[in-house]
Amino acid sequence: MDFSFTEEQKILQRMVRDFATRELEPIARRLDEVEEFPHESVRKMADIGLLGMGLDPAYGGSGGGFTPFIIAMEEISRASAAMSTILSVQVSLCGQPLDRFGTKEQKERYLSFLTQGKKLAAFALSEPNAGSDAASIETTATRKGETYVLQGSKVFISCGDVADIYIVFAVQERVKKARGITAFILERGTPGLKVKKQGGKLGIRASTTAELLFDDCRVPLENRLGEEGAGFRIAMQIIDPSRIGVAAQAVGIAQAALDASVSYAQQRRQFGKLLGEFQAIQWMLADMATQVDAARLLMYRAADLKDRGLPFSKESAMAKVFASEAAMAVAVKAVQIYGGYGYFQESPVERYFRDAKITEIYEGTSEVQRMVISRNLLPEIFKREREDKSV
Ligand code: COS
Repeated sequence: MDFSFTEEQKILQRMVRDFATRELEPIARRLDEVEEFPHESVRKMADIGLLGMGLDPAYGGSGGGFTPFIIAMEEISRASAAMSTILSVQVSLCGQPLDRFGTKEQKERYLSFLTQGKKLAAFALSEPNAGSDAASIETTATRKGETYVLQGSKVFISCGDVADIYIVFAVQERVKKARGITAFILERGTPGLKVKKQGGKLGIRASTTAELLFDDCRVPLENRLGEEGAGFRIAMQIIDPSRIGVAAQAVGIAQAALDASVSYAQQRRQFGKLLGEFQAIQWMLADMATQVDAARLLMYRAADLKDRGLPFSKESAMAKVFASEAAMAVAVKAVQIYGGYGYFQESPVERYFRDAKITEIYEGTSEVQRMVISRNLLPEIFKREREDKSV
């Protein structure tokens, strides 16, 4: 067992940290305020190769497994969680399914542009009536000649307003539930596709969000991703590792909140003493640091299992639920340490507090993560439940 980074990983971490500190940290607050997609910063992430991390080098990716991506996710999140959401959508939610399930033609046509940042992508699964219960999506795909016709809508699609392509999940045979779902690659500008920006988010405000409406929207046969009926399994196989990325995002936010608190505790004086001289504050910092480290270890354990080709679904859910709840708890304490200042936008910690919340919600709520973990602990009970359901 080795808890240290390789030389290569250390170099990567330093490189991404320098980039994030220089290019993202100074503008993170403004990006949050204006709630606009940061095209220029995304371009810069592409220039240093972040958008191809872990993806096939034959299509512009850098290969090299999943752990380097997790290292980058944490570092980008320390500076701007909105930017790491964009990174995660582009690489792990959209690059990965094309890389793993796409045909050679699909990879040439789409993946090679995603890895270079020449096209942006979005992952369209959630719907007004299907969030946690993803197998109940209602958007339909009906085969008509050489096309599939999409009808329905999607909500809360990160980067949906700026994406050039969408990975869309739609149901062909509703009676089959999860087994009736198929994945498609849909291009922006396809007749029948309407995109509506959804503004007013609590946090990660620079990673903009949209609603998608499909009205007789035709996808050519060659844009089906994977087999008919394989869509739900594709979604799950993509979300499983992507949840480790959300854990990394939570760890990055929590680390930033801890760093800010440690620094403030050494500057701010009350009752004639530095805050850091009060045991109440020392214990808060100690708990925060312990939570950050525990979350980080769960996150790297899950990434390591994935890189070694071992099962990691349960461990990814554990990492996500623990890290996101730790990020929230740490951010709450950071605001408390900052006191009145922490309640205002001028302090860095109010943004961490708002950004942390999404990590408990997207890519599976904390409740969904607990479902995944408990199903792994009680496989017999879960098997019986599924058999009863299918009768
Ligand atoms: N990897 C591969 N296959 C998986 C899988 C996984 N992690 N989880 C489930 N599957 C497969 C099952 O094996 C089953 O396949 P078969 O029908 O061929 O046997 C199928 O998918 C249905 O599985 P299950 O019955 O477990 O599905 P449920 O409807 O009970 O849903 C949860 C399971 C709740 C875990 C799932 O719906 C989920 O993760 N929901 C949250 C979705 C989410 O994260 N949304 C966020 C938006 S996307 S950013």
